[in-house]
Amino acid sequence: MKPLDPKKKLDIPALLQDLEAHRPRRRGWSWRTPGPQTYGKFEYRDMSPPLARSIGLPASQHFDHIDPQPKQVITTEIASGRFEDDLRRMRMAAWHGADHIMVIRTAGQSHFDGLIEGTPEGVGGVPITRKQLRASRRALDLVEEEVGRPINFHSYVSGVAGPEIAVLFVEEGVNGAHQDPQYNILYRNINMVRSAVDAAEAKRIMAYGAIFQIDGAHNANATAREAWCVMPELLVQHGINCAFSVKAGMHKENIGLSTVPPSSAPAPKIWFDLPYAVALRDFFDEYRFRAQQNTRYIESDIEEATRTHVIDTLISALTHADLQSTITPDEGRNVPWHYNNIRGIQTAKQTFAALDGIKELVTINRQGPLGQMVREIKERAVLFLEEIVSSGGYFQAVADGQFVDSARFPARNGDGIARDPEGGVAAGSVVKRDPDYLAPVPAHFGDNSPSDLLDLLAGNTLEDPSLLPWIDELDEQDNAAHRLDTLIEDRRRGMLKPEVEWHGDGIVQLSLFFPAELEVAEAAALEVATRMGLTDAQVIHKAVMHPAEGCYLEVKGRTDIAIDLAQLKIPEAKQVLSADEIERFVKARGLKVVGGTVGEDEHSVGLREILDIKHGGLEKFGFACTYLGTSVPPEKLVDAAIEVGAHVILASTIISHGDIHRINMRKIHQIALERGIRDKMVIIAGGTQVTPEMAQETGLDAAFGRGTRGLQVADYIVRFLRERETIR
Ligand code: Z97
Repeated sequence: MKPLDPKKKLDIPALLQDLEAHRPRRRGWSWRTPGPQTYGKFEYRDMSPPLARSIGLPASQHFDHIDPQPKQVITTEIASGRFEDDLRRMRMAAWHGADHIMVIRTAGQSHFDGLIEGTPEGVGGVPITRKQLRASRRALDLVEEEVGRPINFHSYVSGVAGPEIAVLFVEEGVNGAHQDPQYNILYRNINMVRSAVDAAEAKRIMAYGAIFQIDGAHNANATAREAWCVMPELLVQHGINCAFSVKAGMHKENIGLSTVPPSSAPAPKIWFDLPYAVALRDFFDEYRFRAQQNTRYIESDIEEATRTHVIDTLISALTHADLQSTITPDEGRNVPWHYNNIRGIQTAKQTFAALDGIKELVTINRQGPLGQMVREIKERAVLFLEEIVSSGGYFQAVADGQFVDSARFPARNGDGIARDPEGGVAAGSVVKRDPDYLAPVPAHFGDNSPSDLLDLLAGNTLEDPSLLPWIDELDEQDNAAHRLDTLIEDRRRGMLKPEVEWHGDGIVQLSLFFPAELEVAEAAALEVATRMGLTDAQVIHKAVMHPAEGCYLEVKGRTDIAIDLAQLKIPEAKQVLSADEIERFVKARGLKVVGGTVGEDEHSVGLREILDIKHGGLEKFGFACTYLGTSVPPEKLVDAAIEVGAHVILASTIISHGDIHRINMRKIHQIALERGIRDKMVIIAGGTQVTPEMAQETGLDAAFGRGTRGLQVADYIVRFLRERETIR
């Protein structure tokens, strides 16, 4: 396919075509290249090289538009239920700095006992199928070229079809995957023997494909009733999966620990999260760290999620993380909106840029209570492991409910997740391998013996992609091509609808405040949404500001309004010069401004805002400003301008009874003519009742109305004078 044109949308139908022949361009994971970097005027200690194309943080406009890229790989989770729709989100995310795209599997896919075909619409994620993987990886190949950095594509090797999925992932060039048998056992109730055997196979195959692995220990943090109490157990869970993975043949640099801070403010977070992070890194320093927010504490308040994310990322920066995962702040509302993915990525990017090199400035003090706490977590973890061993091993420990018990070990609450070694999904499905067992791919765990049988294989799909099976979508309705009909039709007809979940879904969000108690406010919010013509209105966030004074709510709903692009009137965008450009011009000429409110008019605020440096007035750009005050007679304004050798006169006029504003504007023009300086002076009027047209009517050069900022006036003056200079 042709390289992407940044000005054009992804051609999704084209991406879905001829997939049968498409092959991934590489296997394995890509890290960023860390090191000192110069971005604009700044030297960073530990960043990675810039992207070829990207969108910087909002404040980058004050810093020469730099977009420093942290050294950590940044993750975003994208899975709207329609994989074809997710491709657009992936591209947006990459432009903001994500290079690890996780695709959450649809609810229940763990329980499929084989691979699924087609591309049905997913619930809570997308069905992971060959077609979905291939199209996504193909889109990402184009996107990574566009942004100039490899993008890692990631999903999950879990459930009873784990080994088959691992093979599929290697075949399709998937770069990262969660794999942890403890996840299957504890959270998916898959039989523990089956899960362990599957994990051995899956890990072996992932090792062959150099797939980076993330474990599942963080799930205990997200599940336990008091997540900060299970810290010792988490070290044990990580240890079990790491040791298992190494034994199955994975390289340590491809094994990532999934860590989440166990607590959240209002708890005194740092006293739990920091010792935990340090203890983990002490024990597992040969492995990689994937840090993520703790989903348990993400409510529906986007601001709160963001604040937590910042503090969590501070812990990552103070300790270290190879990957920083960002959860969309929508986790608490179950609405995977693309612009919130971007917000999550921006939070990580901004925090890491802000904290670049923090460890040179701040040292973790192990002398005080921290050292004590770290040691205690480690000791409890060792005791936990010893107890597992003495009680008969891992399976017995799970049977005894030792995991995810919310008490602080060695105390027990008896609320752990207990599983029967003989029970669970696919119990009794493990059989002894036949002596002449012939695995379909040789890269599996154990011998393919007798080895001469290997010759019987006419090659295998991991080494010979031409053998890969290809089954296109079978369902005539529930398939990507069908779902794309609306997108194609909307684009063809030039119709535009707002969206958040899927292309043109018409979903909009309202922010409302009602001076009423919560129940009343909630009902009123839905009523307002309905009267605004929104359907399926739903309150997605509510917050009490005061029990009686009022509540803030966010409502989502669907609109039918579609904008016909052919009819849409787009106002011409007014370009303003950059602050630097204006300043250079002004300073080179020593430009002076004299201003005052004219006539019998005591208003002063508007003009002062235009002049004062505080809110970006003319002073900020280097103009020497003389402010004459209020009720200044027009003659005095012009004479003062002559006296100080001003280049610009600013006349403010708010009162408009009897057209006094126009009369005074005309007078100023006349007086300037009489004094013989009219063509040497830029004369500008401003006021709430003033309109740009009045300048021509009254003989002035320009007139500005309500809402004008200093930048607009400065821009006008510089353009005006620049033109006059070239004419002369
Ligand atoms: C994260 N926000 O990035 P299925 N294996 C492991 C897991 O942790 C998970 C699955 C499989 C999260 C992502 C939570 N993790 C979601 C070790 C899920 C998912 O959906 O049951 O097929 O597998 O960690």
